[in-house]
Amino acid sequence: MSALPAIHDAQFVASATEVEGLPPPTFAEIAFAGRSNVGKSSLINCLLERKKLVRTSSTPGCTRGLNLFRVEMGSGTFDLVDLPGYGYAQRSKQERRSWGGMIEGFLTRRQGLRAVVLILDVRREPSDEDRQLLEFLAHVGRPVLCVGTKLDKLSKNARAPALAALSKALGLKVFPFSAHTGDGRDALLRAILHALGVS
Ligand SMILES: Nc1nc2c(ncn2[C@@H]2O[C@H](COP(=O)(O)OP(=O)(O)OP(=O)(O)O)[C@@H](O)[C@H]2O)c(=O)[nH]1
Ligand SMILES: [Mg+2]
Repeated sequence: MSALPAIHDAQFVASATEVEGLPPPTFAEIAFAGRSNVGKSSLINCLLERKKLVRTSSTPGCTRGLNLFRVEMGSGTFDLVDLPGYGYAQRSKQERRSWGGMIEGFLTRRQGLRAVVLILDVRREPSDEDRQLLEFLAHVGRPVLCVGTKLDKLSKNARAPALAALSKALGLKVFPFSAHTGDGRDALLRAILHALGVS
């Protein structure tokens, strides 16, 4: 398999609380969604080989708005959007409603969005919210890449069965991943570049 192109630059571009607040789409885009604290922001840092580009925290609810990052890789440029997580119980009803509107607005209306990476904890069953998001993405016709992250938290023997169970529960292929060890990073990045049409 050919080597992955080098990442020349990765930068924060903008943050917004609604899709219309983001700069107009210029490059192909991919968004990262999943339960709060599942490891979305850590996964982006790992993919881009930047330790602190995106803020991460052990406290759920770290990412609040839609955060847009621009990446120059090989001869291509593309954008990544880190989405705030769902299922964060400490949030007020009002906050959860505005979260829903922000994410749905983004997923429905953002031109240039090529695919969504849905991040799940490899050790857990998909939640109702994970399933609702998958249904919503199918409804709006957005391609999805599913990732089972925190693989490092399982013993080597437990990994393949956990991935198979998650894949069966979703009825979809699941990419194994660990932001702590970098396992699965290259395969996921290749799939993302393919979905973006960047080579
Ligand atoms: N062991 C392990 N811990 C991880 C991994 N990825 C993330 N974490 C930890 O999980 C916690 C949450 O990570 P974040 O990347 O901030 O999660 P997030 O999904 O962006 O969270 P919100 O922005 O709150 O929705 C942090 O303590 C990370 O260090 C992983 O692959 N392995
Ligand atoms: Mg985050």
